[in-house]
Amino acid sequence: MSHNRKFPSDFVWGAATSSYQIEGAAEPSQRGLCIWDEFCQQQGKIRGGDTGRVASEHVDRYVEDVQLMKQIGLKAYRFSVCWPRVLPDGVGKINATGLGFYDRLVDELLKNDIEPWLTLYHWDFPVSLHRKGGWLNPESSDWFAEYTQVVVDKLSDRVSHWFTLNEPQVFIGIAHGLGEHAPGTKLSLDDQLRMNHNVLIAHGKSAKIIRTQAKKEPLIGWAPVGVCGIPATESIEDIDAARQRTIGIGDDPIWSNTLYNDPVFFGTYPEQLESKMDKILHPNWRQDMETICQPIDFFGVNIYRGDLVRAGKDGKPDIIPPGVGTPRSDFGWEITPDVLRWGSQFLFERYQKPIVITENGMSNADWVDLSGQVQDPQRIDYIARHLRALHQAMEDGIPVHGYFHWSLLDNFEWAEGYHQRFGLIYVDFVTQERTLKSSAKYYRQVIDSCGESIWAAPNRNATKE
Ligand code: GCO
Repeated sequence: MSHNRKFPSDFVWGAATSSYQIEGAAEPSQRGLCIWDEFCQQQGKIRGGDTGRVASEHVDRYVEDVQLMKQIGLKAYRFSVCWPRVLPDGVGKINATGLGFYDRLVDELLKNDIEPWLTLYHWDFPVSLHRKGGWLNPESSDWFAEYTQVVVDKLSDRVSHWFTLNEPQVFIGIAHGLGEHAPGTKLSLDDQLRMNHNVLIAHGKSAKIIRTQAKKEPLIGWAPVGVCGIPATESIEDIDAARQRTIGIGDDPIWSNTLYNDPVFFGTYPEQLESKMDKILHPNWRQDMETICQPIDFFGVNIYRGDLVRAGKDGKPDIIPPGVGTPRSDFGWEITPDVLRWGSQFLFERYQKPIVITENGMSNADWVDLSGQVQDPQRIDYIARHLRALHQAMEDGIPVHGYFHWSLLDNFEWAEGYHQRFGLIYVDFVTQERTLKSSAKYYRQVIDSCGESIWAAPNRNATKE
């Protein structure tokens, strides 16, 4: 096989984090409470009783963390802003110190030639607004718009890459449906769909504010996650079954891609859901589509794993269960690199927007070894395999503009507490000492070679400086 093995020279090599998972500095003197602060206090909700109160102490250590990003050679860093750090009550009075933190972070990144990619909402919803009904309150989109305006006013002279929301599937489905994430409510499907409608309007209002108010020309995306199918063979039938798995509604609309992306990109709900929406939403809901469907510049795709799919009876997707001994991450998620190829392809085919992989990574049982290093050959192999698959998508003509590894740092993994390590950088949660894992050094080689090094056997020189 001949390989033109480089990625484009302007390909964006990045890593991602989110506010609640890394920041710490959660005292009332520092910021308003978010729903995760409260959820973590509830017995039995978080593995080991962990909380994000201290997390990776990023607010205090951001200068050191930016230096580590520089050592890895990152071109871009995706982070989120904690809403109640900026507006302790969610609306109204601004917390200048909290907003100032992001101001300093952005300056520090730019000083080090790292492009900030800012996500406005990665799940730390203000408690004060939660008391008023949270995303179920039809006013929630105005609250989010007000918050967006504050961040745009402060940072848009330097930030040009924006995401409105991260993974509505999770913060609606897992948080408000299954009740396993904050705030831990178990709403009916109808209420989750009503909530989603408000969330989509919030996205639209926020995107519009960024577009019209940003001081520097913005590039706007959002970052959902959804199920993705991988064809079992390259037969037309299997490919089509995998496509249906990715862009169909399936048994559970909350986990679909289309429930969220069709309104945002097309201004319509998937056909199968229209009559349901007529029943459960207000009579003029179609008029909201104008707000929801704002011009978007790129599609941020969070992809970790996919389902192997073949054409079943009547061409319906038939999911092939993972075989005995299938490789898995520490979390138990199957390692399925081809999902980056097919996920990018199916989502581009449907929405025709440049793809940016905004999250992809794995948790691993990492620790500091006797020589003071953190060896994580599984993660190195994961990165190489997933980037090879992504490169294939690009060779097939899919415009993929960037890749953000999840995550930069070991951090608070939601209901799993500190039990899942996703970082390129190891964090000792007792001393807060950071150690670059071998995968961070490997990723540096990948970035330096513009992707070419992924074609060599990945672990051979992985730990060389
Ligand atoms: C998500 C979130 C991240 C997670 C990561 C690993 O996808 O759930 O965006 O915050 O930490 O995905 O689970």
